[in-house]
Amino acid sequence: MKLSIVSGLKESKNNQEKILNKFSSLCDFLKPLNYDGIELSLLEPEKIEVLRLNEIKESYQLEIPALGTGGTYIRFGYSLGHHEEFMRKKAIERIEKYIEFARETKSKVIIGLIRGRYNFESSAKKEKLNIISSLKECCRLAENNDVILLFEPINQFEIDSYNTISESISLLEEIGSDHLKLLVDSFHTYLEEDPLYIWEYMQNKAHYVAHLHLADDNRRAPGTGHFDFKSFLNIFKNSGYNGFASIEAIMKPSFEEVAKESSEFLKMIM
Ligand code: LER
Ligand code: MN
Repeated sequence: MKLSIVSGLKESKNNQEKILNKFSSLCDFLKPLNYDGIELSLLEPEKIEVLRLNEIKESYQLEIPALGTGGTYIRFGYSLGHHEEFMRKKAIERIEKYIEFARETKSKVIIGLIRGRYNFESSAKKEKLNIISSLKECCRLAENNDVILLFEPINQFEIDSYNTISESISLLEEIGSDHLKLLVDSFHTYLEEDPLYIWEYMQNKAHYVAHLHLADDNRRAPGTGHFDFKSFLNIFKNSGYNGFASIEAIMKPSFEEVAKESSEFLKMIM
């Protein structure tokens, strides 16, 4: 299993040199800490000179395993379930930009918060149908560019749809695209799943999973709370999973300390 950590590049605010310098210094810091990659949480991927970014990434022999897309909903309000057609189409257009970028960086694209929250002017049923039809459109774009989409179950306090792993797997089966896989986040697993059944269930469904997010039950660095990371990671390890586990935690006291402590903790338990 490979290790990565989530970071942004502030590409909407910074000029090109600043963006690329930020990426270089991340690589420089993370490589000696045994990281294999950096997951990028982006807002406007098209603002980044992707060929230059690739050169840096390759010079460090690091990967960009996945691109986070949640900022599209948080900052612009565009979502896959949006009841206004204009806003829904905008979300799909934005996903296309991520897919084009991901094709160049050999990354996967996350479908998480971009599903959006249900709007009181609309109905849950309608927005869910919108999510499904938007996702089908995104799958076609992903297939045409040979990029994998990662569908992430997210806890009910952050989003209204597809909070659990089993609901999400049913959706994956309904859509039936070999370019649509599952992202399992330990924090959402802790909040949403029944601890009596989840371990065995995940073991049987591990073949759907193409990416992992790691945060402890307090959403801080793995090892600072009570989540059983050894059992969680062993499920995937024993099923032959050779993808990434990405640290996606509250970066306190600092990104540097979270990166360092997470890597040390995971090395100790694995
Ligand atoms: C949000 O809670 C989360 O886990 C992100 O990965 C969603 O894109
Ligand atoms: Mn996550």
